[in-house]
Amino acid sequence: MISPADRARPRATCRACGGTVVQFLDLGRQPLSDRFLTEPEIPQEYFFQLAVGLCETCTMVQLMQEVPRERMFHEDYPYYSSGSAVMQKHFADTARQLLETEAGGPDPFVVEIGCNDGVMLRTVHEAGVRHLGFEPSGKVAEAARAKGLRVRGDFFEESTAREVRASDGPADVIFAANTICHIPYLDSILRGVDALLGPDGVFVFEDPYLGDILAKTSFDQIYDEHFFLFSARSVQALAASFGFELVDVDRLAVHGGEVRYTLARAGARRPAGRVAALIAEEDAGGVATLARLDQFAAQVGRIRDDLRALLERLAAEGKRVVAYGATAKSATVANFCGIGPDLVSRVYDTTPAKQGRLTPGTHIPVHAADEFPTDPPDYALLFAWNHADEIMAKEQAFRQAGGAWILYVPHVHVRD
Ligand code: DWN
Ligand code: SAH
Ligand code: ZN
Repeated sequence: MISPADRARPRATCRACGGTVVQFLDLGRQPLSDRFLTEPEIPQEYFFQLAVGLCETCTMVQLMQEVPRERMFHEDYPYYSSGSAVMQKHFADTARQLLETEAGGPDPFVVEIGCNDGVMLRTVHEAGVRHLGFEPSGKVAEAARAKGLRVRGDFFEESTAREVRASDGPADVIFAANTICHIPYLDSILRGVDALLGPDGVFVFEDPYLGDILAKTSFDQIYDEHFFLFSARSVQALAASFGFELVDVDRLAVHGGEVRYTLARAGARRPAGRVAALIAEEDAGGVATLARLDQFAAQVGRIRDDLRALLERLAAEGKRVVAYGATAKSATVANFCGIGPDLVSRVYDTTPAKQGRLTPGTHIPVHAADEFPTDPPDYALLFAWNHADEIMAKEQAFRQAGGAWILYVPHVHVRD
């Protein structure tokens, strides 16, 4: 039964199936998460309404409003995937595994959608395997080419996929990490995969997992670039409507919890038992129900209140508080919670393209991470919480000198 409250919820059209998406969380007016500004750019800053909903038909969780792709992915896109040693190892291992299981034929061909600086494809290249990366963001694509990789500077979609099929022949593997969830035009992507993939090929993609986001209340995984929050059930439905089948799911610890989905042509491979097992787990936890998502939204509100209260108290006590990791995710947290330079004086980050600029929306100055040990604060808010082990290991001196980390996943707490 639809309650009066449900009837009042804003609605949108599902980008996966055309059904009705019902809103469950509004994170307010938000900037482009990866647009780090210079002072004169502030007056022209772009904002959009960041709200998220559930499709009543296919259960796909998605944004209510789409940001045009060229505003996000362009010449100066500042995220370089190789900036984390843990992620470098993750993708080297991923490439080796794909080559071992899927590239056994005479002249295998591996395509990556969103290859960024080549963090995954470099291992494919080193193995002497034919490859092509699609990467529309200019400077990161250039970084991949500098590693000797073959990169096409276009968005992957049906038309560009057809061109590659005509020039290079069928792909054995089409891989994507943290990219398919960025793409509202999934119909074009799946038709492109259909055109390019060989008859026994696989489409493998890994993205933040809705189950983990709910379990950890990691609402910062919701931002302009993350249009979809996938679950096994919603991906299974998506695959089926384009002639594919979800044949495997693999839970990954990276980026706070992801799932690697393997799609094959319908009937080509027998689905692994863990597909049905994960869907059963999702059903038992109510992952795709408005009741569970409303509960998540309430927890998000509590995190905002707790985080603001803590930062305001520390400011009142005269403590020096900084942040660590100018992540795209942190745009959501900072803007939703109203965290500006009054509460967090600066953000440290290793990315040269972000340094010397201001964070989106809240305009906190970004400083080089090398400066962090030379000017230790009392508290550091860990915006890159998904890289906690890597960062805390290299910044051990901070805690030894009496500093403490502030974390907000899965709830607000201090680690000293
Ligand atoms: O999905 C996406 C993921 C893969 O990357 C993209 N939409 C955008 C981006 O999201 P993010 O910025 O939230 O990702 P990360 O990997 O959490 O960003 C880490 C940030 O922290 C980078 O700016 C680099 C920085 N960093 C650092 O300063 N010291 C990272 C590490 C590991 C460090 O030791
Ligand atoms: N695979 C990398 C990069 C993730 S960031 C990693 O896991 O770290 C997402 C990347 O997808 C960006 O580099 C962006 O430019 C790219 N991208 C966005 N839309 C795309 C599309 N339609 N085709 C190919 N790449 C795309
Ligand atoms: Zn749908």
